[in-house]
Amino acid sequence: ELGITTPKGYDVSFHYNPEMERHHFGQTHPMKPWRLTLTKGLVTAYGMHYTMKNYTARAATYDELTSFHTSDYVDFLATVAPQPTPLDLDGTNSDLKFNLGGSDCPLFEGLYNYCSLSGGASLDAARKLCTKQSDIAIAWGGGLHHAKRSEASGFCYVNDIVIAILQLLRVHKRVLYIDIDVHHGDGVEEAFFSTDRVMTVSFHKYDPMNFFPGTGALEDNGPKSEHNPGAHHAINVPLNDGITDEQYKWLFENVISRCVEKFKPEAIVLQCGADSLAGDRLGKFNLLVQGHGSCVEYCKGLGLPMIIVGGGGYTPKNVARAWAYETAIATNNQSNVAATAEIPLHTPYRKNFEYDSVLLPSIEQILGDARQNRNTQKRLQEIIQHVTEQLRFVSA
Ligand code: TV7
Ligand code: CA
Ligand code: ZN
Repeated sequence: ELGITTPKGYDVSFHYNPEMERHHFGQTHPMKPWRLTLTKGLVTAYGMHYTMKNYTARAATYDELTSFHTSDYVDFLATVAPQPTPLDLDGTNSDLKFNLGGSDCPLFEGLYNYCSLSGGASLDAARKLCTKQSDIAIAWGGGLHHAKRSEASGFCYVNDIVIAILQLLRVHKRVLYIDIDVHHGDGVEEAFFSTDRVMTVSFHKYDPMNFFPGTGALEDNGPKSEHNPGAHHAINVPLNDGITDEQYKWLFENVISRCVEKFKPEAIVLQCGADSLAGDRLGKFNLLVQGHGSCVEYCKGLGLPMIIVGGGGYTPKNVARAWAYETAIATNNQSNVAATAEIPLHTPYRKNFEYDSVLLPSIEQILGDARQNRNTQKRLQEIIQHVTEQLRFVSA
């Protein structure tokens, strides 16, 4: 059996509801809520649940959902019936109301419940920060960054992140949102386009013609019109396939340290979409669990109250590895995890982990061969240069 390290310094809470993973987007749909079961099982197998406060997340209420979304949209979400998969496999059906019912955002049994549970988890996490009952609050069921005020988008129906940030703003003057999902965090960026109290920073693959959602160019830093106080407060880090741990960590720390220095946030929301890992079904980066986790480690080191949410992640075994490892970072259980190279024998669904059942597989174990890295050091330097210039316009 594993020894349990007593966490020092930080109060960590874990917001989870096993009901969430009972929902299904459809057989072939990449989003598998079941990855949350796998994550929770791994967290528990390592004994991390003893070193944090565990809360069963409740469903967000109608009023909480409409703190961001329109009532028209939430009413529709609450009443639409699941339908047989429409004949719209290329997603071009323009008759879709609120972009619901296409192949990306299908209508499925219990959809409203699923959305409310995701929202409730992130909102509970925000409340724990507001009351200072938690220093770090984790909600892996949240992180659905594409949802708009009145529209579903990219597997996201309710923007739990925006709802959680609105809650944080009641108590915190400035909130820094950081998004390491392989997709651009467009919904969160857009929601806070006109305020200087939220800075959004997204790292993502950018290839507007071929990769969803197509926004998030380096030069897009928020509308500069009409003396908008929110101008310069959207930071975008567009990347190409194959980025490595070393480059990503270097870029992340360079960008985030500069943002923190100028913006002086009072709280952080970190979206940890795991589709930026090597071997993801949709993403094509070369990040290992260690590289992805180093972002969590760096943010924790800033010593600010922090919410950690999930997001994308389409190879469930790798999602569970990353989120369990990141839970370990938050709770100071990293040494237990590092010392136990093999996934504990009593882990539920252990056979799903493959690669010799190690927690931290190498790039060779995951891919056979690393993908070609299409990010030059010169380009990364340009990114830092541009971000630095934008931040000249930003002050606390
Ligand atoms: C946060 N990529 C969400 C990321 C959302 C990405 C997309 C799919 C996809 C959907 C499927 C499916 C898929 C293998 C992958 C322009 C389209 C092209 C649907 C086939 N297989 C997050 C959204 C993105 C649905 N959407 O950031 C059912 O890939 O590129 C698109 C749009 C039109 C719709 N078609 C794809 O990670 C949670 N969708 C299989 C079945
Ligand atoms: Ca991102
Ligand atoms: Zn994603």
